[in-house]
Amino acid sequence: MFTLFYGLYKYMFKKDEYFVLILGLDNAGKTTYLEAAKTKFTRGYKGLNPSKITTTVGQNVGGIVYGDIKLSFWDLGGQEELQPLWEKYYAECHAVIYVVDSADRERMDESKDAFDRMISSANMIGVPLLVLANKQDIPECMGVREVKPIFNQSADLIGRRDCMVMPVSALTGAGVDEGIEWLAECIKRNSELRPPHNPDDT
Ligand code: G3D
Ligand code: MG
Repeated sequence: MFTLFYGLYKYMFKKDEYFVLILGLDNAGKTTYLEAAKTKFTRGYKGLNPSKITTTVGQNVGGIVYGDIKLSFWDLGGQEELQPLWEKYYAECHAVIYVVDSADRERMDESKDAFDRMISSANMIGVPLLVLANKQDIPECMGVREVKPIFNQSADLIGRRDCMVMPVSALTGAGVDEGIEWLAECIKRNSELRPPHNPDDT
């Protein structure tokens, strides 16, 4: 009897959990993006006032429920000296959101180099990649048409992984839903290679 109810409980309330890393240089908008995603997908969540968001030194964690799955986001610090810490999360993650500051032309190469290093890791094989050309609300920013070819130069390193470059404004929330939808579908499709984290199994 207990098993029956537990099975039903599990069916109704337990969701497969997947980990998504939010990476990118410092100031790209990672923490603002995480707040925007939580605001869009959590009923009643109003979000932090952008003026309250300070530089991330350790990590911010936040989760959303998307249909029948739970996405847990890890927003890691992007400063150069913190980037080596990213590596520790690679083996366990199910997807990466790579945030690019499209308004900062000067650091575009630096951002692309950090991206290349990240996708070159053996622990990242097969992980879906969503590259976000952020800050599209800034008039003089690089559009997705400019950002996409830069990241597509890494096609050989990307290989057969799902990879998409999308325009977004973490500040206004424009484009946030589309990105999460795309990523969630990739994560589900990829779940044989990277099965969900299930606390009952550990
Ligand atoms: P990080 O977590 O990647 O380091 P933050 O970046 O989320 O802390 O954002 C860095 C700065 O960029 C913040 O500005 C934030 O408001 C701004 N920002 C983030 N996303 C957008 C966006 O889509 N459009 C615009 N216009 N600005 C954005 P401050 O001034 O607080 O440093
Ligand atoms: Mg941050």
